[in-house]
Amino acid sequence: MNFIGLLQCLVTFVITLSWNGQVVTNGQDVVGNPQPKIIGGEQAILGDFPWQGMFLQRTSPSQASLVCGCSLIATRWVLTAAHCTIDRQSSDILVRFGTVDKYNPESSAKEYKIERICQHPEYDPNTLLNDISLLRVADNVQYSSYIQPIPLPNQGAQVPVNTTCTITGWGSISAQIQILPDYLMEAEVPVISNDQCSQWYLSTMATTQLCAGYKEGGIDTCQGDSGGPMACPTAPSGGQYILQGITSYGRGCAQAFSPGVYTRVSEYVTWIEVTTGSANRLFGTNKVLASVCLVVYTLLHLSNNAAF
Ligand code: 4AZ
Repeated sequence: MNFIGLLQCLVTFVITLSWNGQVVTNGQDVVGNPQPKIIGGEQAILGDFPWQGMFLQRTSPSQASLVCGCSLIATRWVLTAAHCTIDRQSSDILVRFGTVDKYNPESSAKEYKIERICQHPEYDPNTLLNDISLLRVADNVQYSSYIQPIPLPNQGAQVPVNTTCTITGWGSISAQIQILPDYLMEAEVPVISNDQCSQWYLSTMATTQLCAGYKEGGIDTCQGDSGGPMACPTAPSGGQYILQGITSYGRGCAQAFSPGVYTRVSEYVTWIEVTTGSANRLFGTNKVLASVCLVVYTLLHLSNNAAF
């Protein structure tokens, strides 16, 4: 092994360690966790939103309950909200795709374990800024007619104001009392400018946030829809959907002058690429290899020193 090789091993090893340290993976449950809640929508048809996933928390070895929504973006990667992953352990999370029926999953349904939570390092639970997390799936997700990833926008490519986007989830269908649907619900909401949204909320929306909904309310996401997708057509005439938003929060649900607030995915594409890219490279054999490299390097170094 030459010097450059050793150096590469060492650098890989150091990156492995430091990368591990940055990722948030911890345990307890928090008060105000999103409970399963779309308002003013309709039942979705199986296969119409093949990227939509259920984010489930294991409650016992044989049971799991719906915590949030999520979106499949690659064979091993799922995107959700950071407020869904905060204080949770990857071993307690399951994701299910290819189904709309919450209680009786269709035969197309597939469930996967989560190997790692990559929560945005600057997620702020107080301001809800950077409300975005990546989940590394423990196995390759098997694509089918009912399970497909959703493409991401280009970094910085903002969805135009007034674009009609589709929100989906198993959240409450009522704003007043929690009425949970058995089936995945869908609704359409127009994108609102950050200026307009800031006026209505009496606080400045960050460029990393995206508002969508109606001045008069009535159609909106609600608790439990959190972490799920806001999918927007690439052209006004329709066509392919891309993931522009992650359901984050709102002032109540479906209230007038209180549109839903979404994490603006186009501001996080570089973060997603870097995070998934480095994890893909460092996982599995590479990680073992990096450790082996360090041991070999140390031994060689010691024997060299001993020789002199
Ligand atoms: C929530 O708490 C939540 N009206 C999600 C979306 C909205 C409100 C609350 C938007 O999960």
